[in-house]
Amino acid sequence: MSHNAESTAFRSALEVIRAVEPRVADAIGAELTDQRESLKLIASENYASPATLLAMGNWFSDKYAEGTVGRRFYAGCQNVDTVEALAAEHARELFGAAHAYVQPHSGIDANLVAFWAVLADRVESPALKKAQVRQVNDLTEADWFALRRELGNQRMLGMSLDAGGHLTHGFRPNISGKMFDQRSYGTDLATGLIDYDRVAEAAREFKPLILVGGYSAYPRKVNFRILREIADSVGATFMVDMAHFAGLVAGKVFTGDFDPVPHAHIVTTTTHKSLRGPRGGMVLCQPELADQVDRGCPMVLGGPLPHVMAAKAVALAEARRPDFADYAQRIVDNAQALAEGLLRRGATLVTGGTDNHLVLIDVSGYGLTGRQAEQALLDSGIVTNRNSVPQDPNGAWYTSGIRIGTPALTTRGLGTAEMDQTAELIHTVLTHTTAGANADGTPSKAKYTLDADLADKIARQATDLLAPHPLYPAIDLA
Ligand code: DSN
Repeated sequence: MSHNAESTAFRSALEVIRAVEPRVADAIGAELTDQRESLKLIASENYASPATLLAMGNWFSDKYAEGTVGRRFYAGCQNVDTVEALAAEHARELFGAAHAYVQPHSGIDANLVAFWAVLADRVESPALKKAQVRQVNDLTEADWFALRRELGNQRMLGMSLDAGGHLTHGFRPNISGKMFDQRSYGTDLATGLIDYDRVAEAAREFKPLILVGGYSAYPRKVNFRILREIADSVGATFMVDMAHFAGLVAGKVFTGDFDPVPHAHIVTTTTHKSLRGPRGGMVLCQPELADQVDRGCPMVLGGPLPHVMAAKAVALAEARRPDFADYAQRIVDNAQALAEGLLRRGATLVTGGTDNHLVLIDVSGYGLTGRQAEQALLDSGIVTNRNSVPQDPNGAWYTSGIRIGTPALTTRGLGTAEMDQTAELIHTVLTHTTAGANADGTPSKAKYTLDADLADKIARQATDLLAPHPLYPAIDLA
């Protein structure tokens, strides 16, 4: 395939869009420019391949296909069947899973499908049946309470949000915190690491229906064999949300005890993070849960997104190629080089380093909140996101942390030497940023000062760092 084909495809698409609403075409073009020019360190983002992107922009988007492969509630789904079956086959082969369900539109959808599959598998109750036929969002707090009481054990034990867990693992404002009577396990305050003995103790006391493993801001690998043993010891179903590190599992960086698929009853993921596919979700499970998982639609989902399933099939095929394992290893090498570069310059990192794709900087060491640090870095052309650190005194909005990740820059081809330079840029911005004050003189958690010339200089250095590694080099929209 020639480079020309990619340029032609995207140029033609924009020409067609421009004829209808030029402002959308302009925004799409501007987004490419912005992504090309900024140092993207958001741990949950990546750059999907042109083939993956193109698989989404077509008439598959027009098709309804509720049901499963070969058993649809609409006629004419033979081509949707083809792409859904292909995506599921690639997912099973890639992860060594018994069953794959590729319809979820996002990570939260995948988690909801998994929760309801476990509940439906464990419980036959009139209240559950009632919930199944109602819009889940219509249920009131009182409905949830009554449902939980009727169902009996509906307890979930997951990692707390400030220790690095995800909001769908039982955070109160999320629906998972309403469906389940939730308790969380944190990390050891001294080391920042999961203390498996304390997880086992919490499981013994709480006796959860579901033990959830997985994270969105924990910079270390997790021993899923031990978590499965804990789940078994209390009769819990073991679920892992591998959204962040699916690419590291696919690329065989995480194997044995650190690969969730052989250990968990059910595994969920998104497809667009380290896995580098289209924006979407997926559920993998053991055979006994397959029927319930396949009822994700109509239980949780409406019509699947056939164009996204087509793109999932493309991206999963890419992840089965040998070079994906090399990519996955380079993600971790880069994250470790970034962590070492920051540590050498005096930064404080949660857990003191990383085993995976992400690094969590405790920016209180720089006298800043996460929000101040995030904005100062953005002024300097470095895109990150603020994140809580364990027991964060600044809460989930201002935070005390900056989460950075390497999947995107690794896709562009940056290596460990450039990660050290990136650490220098980050450290320079953070040491030259000063926390501001409110009008009444009290310390502000949002205001900050950073010399504009310095920010511009760093942004130019960031662009220089990226220059040898153009994003989508074959695509020229000019
Ligand atoms: N928003 C994703 C992340 O950044 O980790 C998870 O939902």
